[in-house]
Amino acid sequence: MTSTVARPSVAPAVDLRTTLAGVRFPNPVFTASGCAAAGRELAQFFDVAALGGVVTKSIMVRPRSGRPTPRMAETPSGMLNSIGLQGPGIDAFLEHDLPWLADRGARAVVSIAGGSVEEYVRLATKLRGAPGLAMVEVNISCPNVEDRGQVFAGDSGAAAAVISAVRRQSPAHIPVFAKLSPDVTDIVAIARACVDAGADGLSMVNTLLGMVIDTTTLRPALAGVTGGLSGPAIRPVALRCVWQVAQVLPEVPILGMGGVRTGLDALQFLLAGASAVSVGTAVFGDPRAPVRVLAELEQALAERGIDRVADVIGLATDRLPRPDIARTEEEQ
Ligand code: RRO
Repeated sequence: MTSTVARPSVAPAVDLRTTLAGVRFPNPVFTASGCAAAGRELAQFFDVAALGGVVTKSIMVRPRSGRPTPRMAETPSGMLNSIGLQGPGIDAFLEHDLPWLADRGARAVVSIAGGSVEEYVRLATKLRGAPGLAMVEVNISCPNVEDRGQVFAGDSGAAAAVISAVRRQSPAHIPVFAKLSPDVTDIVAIARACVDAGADGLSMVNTLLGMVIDTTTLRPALAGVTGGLSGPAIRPVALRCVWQVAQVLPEVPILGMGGVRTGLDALQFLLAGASAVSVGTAVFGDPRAPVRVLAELEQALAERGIDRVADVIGLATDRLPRPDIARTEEEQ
């Protein structure tokens, strides 16, 4: 937390540390992939090392200019994006972006995206031994790709093929997380396939495929026609996905995301079974959102008499006994 974060009225003393697949993080609030490139944009607002981790925009093998504009549209309590994997490519990323994060002491969660298993393998190979790399998030769920067949997270077999290849190529001490799409009939089946293929954890969820039509031009608002829906509008869907998977796979660490805007939103994800949360779309309206969410979460836990973040993870699932701290004051 930086000194400019509003001080809470009750001084919290909460142990915020969390662990994802054996990797320790000082707190459970991360950035979300795609909302702040490699973190540089946010450094003018807060110290990126103050967060649990910085999740970078999905990087591909080659530089890519992305989809034509317009590529963003506002929606009720959310936004639609059609960026199309714009980025500098892995070589420039490794030369400029990852060292920048490492120099600042940030824990980098590098998101990778490819159009084929071979591309993911090349990315994982290039990341071996990269400085400051804490985890790899394998984006198999970008909605803005040329054809739906490239949304590997839509099919258990395709998802497993990518994850097992990346896992094989990555050092044992670097967790490999699979980023899942909510746009599936049975997210538990996809989650299980990824875990069986070697995923050390799951990031849930990517954006939902959506569309806006401009009633003045009478045409789709996005040049790419469809886009990924994010923001508070998707929070109940994202939360449901996390909870469903945590119910069935309680031992699998989850990085939860989807419309987290406040500390209480983050708390919901932890209660649903996430060990950490990513704050994404909220940074467009409030670039300090991740550190504010962290301060609010700490305050919310202190107010509930909870000493450790670790004690709330999965409390709202049926797998864990509910301790006294989960009861309301009236009940006690
Ligand atoms: O770049 C994008 O258009 C994009 C990606 Br990679 C993603 O994973 N999710 C999203 O909503 N947009």
